[in-house]
Amino acid sequence: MNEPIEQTIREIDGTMAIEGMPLTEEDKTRMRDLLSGKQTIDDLIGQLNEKHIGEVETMPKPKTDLTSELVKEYALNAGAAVVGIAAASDFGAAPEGYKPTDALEGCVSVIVLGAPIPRESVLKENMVGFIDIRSALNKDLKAAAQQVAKQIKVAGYQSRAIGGMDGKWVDGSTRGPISLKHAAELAGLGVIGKNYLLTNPEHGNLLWFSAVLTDAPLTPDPKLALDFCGGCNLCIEACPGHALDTPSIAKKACDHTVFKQVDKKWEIICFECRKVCPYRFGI
Ligand code: B12
Ligand code: SF4
Ligand code: SF4
Repeated sequence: MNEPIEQTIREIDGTMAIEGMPLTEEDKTRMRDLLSGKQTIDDLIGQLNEKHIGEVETMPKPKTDLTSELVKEYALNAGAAVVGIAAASDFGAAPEGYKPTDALEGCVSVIVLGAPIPRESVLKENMVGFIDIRSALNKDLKAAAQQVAKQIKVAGYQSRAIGGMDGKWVDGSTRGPISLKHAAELAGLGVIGKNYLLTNPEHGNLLWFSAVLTDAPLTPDPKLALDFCGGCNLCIEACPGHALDTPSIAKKACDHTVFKQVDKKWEIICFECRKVCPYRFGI
């Protein structure tokens, strides 16, 4: 034991104790090593940096780490073919009770996931079996939204996944928590045409949707400025239920035309508004 070194350590310990921070045994060993020349000050700084930077990396990540790019990557990895982000504040025209903030308190961003049905299913003459394709796609898109919602929660934000079949039974049909096609339009994924379907530049009107609501402040995508219908009225003329005669959709008229029971199973038997559109496969 080197008495002059031990005396120095006792003096420093005394001063630090007055400040309420007495030296630990680890501190004293470090000082002994430094004062005896066993370790250089540069080595010590290197060791301390390594230890504390390591600690910073394992600390919980700050909320701001969640970017729009990252969330879109989550959605694409989960199986979405397209993804866009809308600002919840843009849903002012949605009816009371059906805005994103009604479905998730404090909602700021709406992430919309989409995937297309196969082109062949639109060209089929006989629609029997189409409902199974629709239901499988709805299930996959809901699962993808749930996966993204979970990843958002891990980052410390609130989230809620919305599937295409979610909703309440209101006035004889399913009323979704939000309108997914309006959400898709606000998220820059396309434009709603006279057939009242969201039409996307790459996938036409074949997309189905799900969404994730979150309080994470993500950067919204710009809306698309497209006017593809012009003077065309093909879908309005082709609709057997005259459901598109009004600027939106006469839901009951479509409802009564689009479904039919075949061998005790409900099938979707009408697809005219999708089929006749020149932009059904893209703009
Ligand atoms: C129920 C339903 C139907 C029922 C409606 C029956 C009824 N009596 O209500 C009927 C049978 C009509 C139907 C038919 C079809 N449907 Co549908 N349907 C739905 C479903 C499940 C819920 C609709 C809903 O409740 N929306 C929420 C309420 C609040 O909105 P809304 O009432 O529709 O909207 C009105 C207002 O509230 C307002 N509004 C609401 N929110 C907002 C927001 C903003 C910003 C604005 C400006 C306005 C606005 O706009 C409308 C004005 O009347 C949605 C899924 C969903 N959650 O969106 C799919 C959905 C709309 N259907 C879809 C499809 C594909 C179809 C069909 C093509 C099915 C088929 N044949 O394969 C047809 C075609 C109809 C057509 N041309 O639009 C897709 C649309 C995809 C796309 N590319 O646009 C959706 C989004 C399903 C999905 N998972 O992708 N459908
Ligand atoms: S699905 Fe058929 S009934 Fe419904 S709007 Fe389209 S064309 Fe009309
Ligand atoms: S069929 Fe014509 S009017 Fe209807 S959505 Fe397509 S482009 Fe628009």
